[in-house]
Amino acid sequence: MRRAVCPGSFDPITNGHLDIIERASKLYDVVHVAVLINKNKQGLFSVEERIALIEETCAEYSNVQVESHHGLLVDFCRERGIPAIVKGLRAVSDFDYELQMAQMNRGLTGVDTLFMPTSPTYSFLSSTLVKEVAAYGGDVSHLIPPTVHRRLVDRIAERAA
Ligand code: COD
Repeated sequence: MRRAVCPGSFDPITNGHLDIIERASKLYDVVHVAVLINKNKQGLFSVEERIALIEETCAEYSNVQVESHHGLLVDFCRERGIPAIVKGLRAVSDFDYELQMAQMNRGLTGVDTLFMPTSPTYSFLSSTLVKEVAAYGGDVSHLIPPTVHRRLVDRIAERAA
């Protein structure tokens, strides 16, 4: 079985994430989507909510499994026998940090990282920008799955109340 992991914060999942997960699901037998927990970073959505949104969005991909993990990504991979990390690369600005993480992870346990060029439509897209634009009333409906958009609009309204 060829396994890979698509890791991230996914706060929330965007069409850019989804594009990478979908393409990875065609290349690997099992794709683990790992929501990494960062206790120092308060998210807009809880980890449980992020997992539910990813599961709903990825329901059509039968070989995609969604889990959370607290700690090092390499430990997530080691515990499950996953030899490959799949990351999307948006721009040259992503490359420096992604290369550092890839080399660190390979040095720690030998796990390799494979980079997929983002689809040009999503090369500017990040969860952070989506949240910021939506918080000021901008239309982000074309950048995130419909179910995520509904939850995002509701959450922003709850926070503003
Ligand atoms: N197009 C294509 N790919 C995209 C896009 C887009 N528009 N947006 C995001 N992606 C891909 C990228 O590959 C990105 O890395 C990934 O999705 C996740 O993105 P985010 O924004 O949800 O998550 P990040 O960047 O905050 O995730 C960083 C990790 C959680 C993966 C990283 O910090 C990590 O591995 N943490 C675990 C602790 C650890 O092991 N630390 C040591 C690292 S060496």
